[in-house]
Amino acid sequence: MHQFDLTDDQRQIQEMAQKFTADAITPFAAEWDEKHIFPRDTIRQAAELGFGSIYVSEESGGIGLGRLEAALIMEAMAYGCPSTSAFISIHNMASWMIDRFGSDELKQKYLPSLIPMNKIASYCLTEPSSGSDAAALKTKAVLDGDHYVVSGSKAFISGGSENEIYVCMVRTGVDGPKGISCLVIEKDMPGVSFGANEKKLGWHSQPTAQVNFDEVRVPITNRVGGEGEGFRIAMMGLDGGRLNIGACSLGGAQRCLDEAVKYTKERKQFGTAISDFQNTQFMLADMETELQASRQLLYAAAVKVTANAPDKTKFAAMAKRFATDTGSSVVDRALQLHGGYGYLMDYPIERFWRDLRVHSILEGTNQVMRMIVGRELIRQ
Ligand code: FAD
Ligand code: 2MC
Repeated sequence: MHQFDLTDDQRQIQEMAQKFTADAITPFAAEWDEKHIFPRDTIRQAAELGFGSIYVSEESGGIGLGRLEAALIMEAMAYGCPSTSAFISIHNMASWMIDRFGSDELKQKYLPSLIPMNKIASYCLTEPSSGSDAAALKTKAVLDGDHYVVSGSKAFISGGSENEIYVCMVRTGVDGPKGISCLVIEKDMPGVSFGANEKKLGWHSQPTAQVNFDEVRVPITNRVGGEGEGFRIAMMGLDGGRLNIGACSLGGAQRCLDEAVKYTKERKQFGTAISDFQNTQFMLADMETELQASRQLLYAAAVKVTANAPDKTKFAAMAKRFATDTGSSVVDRALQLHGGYGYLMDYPIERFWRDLRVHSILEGTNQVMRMIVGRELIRQ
């Protein structure tokens, strides 16, 4: 299926991730969703395959692959559970930020436990009063000797309260993007606390919580990159994160398309399989066409992010917008083709419908994605 001129190595990685998904994710995902189970052991098993450090460099102990390989892995795991796949993606994004921009000391301090996912990392940008306008964040970090003293709150943090490591964008200087720095904050540092686990429409296999900082003393050596570089680092992290979220939508939607093909061949109405109706075939044809088109764009964008191409941010934004909107639309049509049964938890479609819905909102809403693309077009 959908090979996009993959190399033999890329195909092997894809097959490994597909096999892992079939064995360790797909059979359990419905229960994780229904009972809100956070599958830490499965996540660690994924890390044993290198999936916790996909684009962390080999020198640092990661598997040092590119963004297309990451997309293939995320897409494959999302075929079983988009929520768990996306959770692992966020850890990859935060770990990469430490590897790419952190000092040797910082890398040695954190990466050995992050790579096997013995410790898991969250990415903390959003605040209660700044979501899309991320550069307006207010969490303050004031220098006091060789520590920053951090106070403020981060909202909607994936892994909040469960994860051990929080890669946080904080204000160390002037208003706007240039006054933002990136700090690694540990769960156990005095002054760190968490809000209640948010009750959500989907993404039930992972917690989401507010993270609060009350005069938390963070060593200056825990800064990722220079002072004032935090916003750029955060945005560069998201270039890759957005590809992965798009890939999670592709994987989830592919699963629902496959389920719809199977179901419509089995289900009979008016004396014939519903797949015999031209309406069904046309719907399936559109789903396949739109999914393939968004996959091609996403893979092309992933190659650009790996290559650090000048238009990589625009492509990552286009691919995230298109893949997540298309993914949700494909799942919605798969649900329709299942009739009333699609609405029941007896079939997996409704879970994918709920899980994919948030992909148009997080890691930058799809309106923000259009803003990034539109601004770039006008700038040219
Ligand atoms: P707002 O920014 O208030 O937007 C509300 C609406 O206004 C949206 O439709 C938006 O597109 C629109 N809008 C805003 N500005 C404009 C504009 N200029 N032009 C047009 N339309 C506009 N954040 C993290 O940092 N780390 C995480 O781990 C994390 N995990 C999340 C997990 C979940 C389940 C959810 C739901 C969110 C998570 N987020 C996380 C936060 C997420 O990134 C934000 O919700 C998102 O960026 C939108 O911000 P907001 O919710 O404040 O919405
Ligand atoms: N790579 C490198 N640098 C970047 C960049 C990128 N992708 N994007 C922006 N920058 C730089 C940019 O070049 C500028 O630097 P300079 O002034 O030196 O030229 C600086 O950062 C500020 O950029 P902008 O002027 O574009 O900043 P602005 O405030 O206008 O808006 C916007 C930026 C709207 C694109 C950004 O705030 C944004 O992405 N908002 C959405 C927030 C978001 O995605 N949140 C996701 C949270 S994580 C999550 O949801 C999870 C589930 C983990």
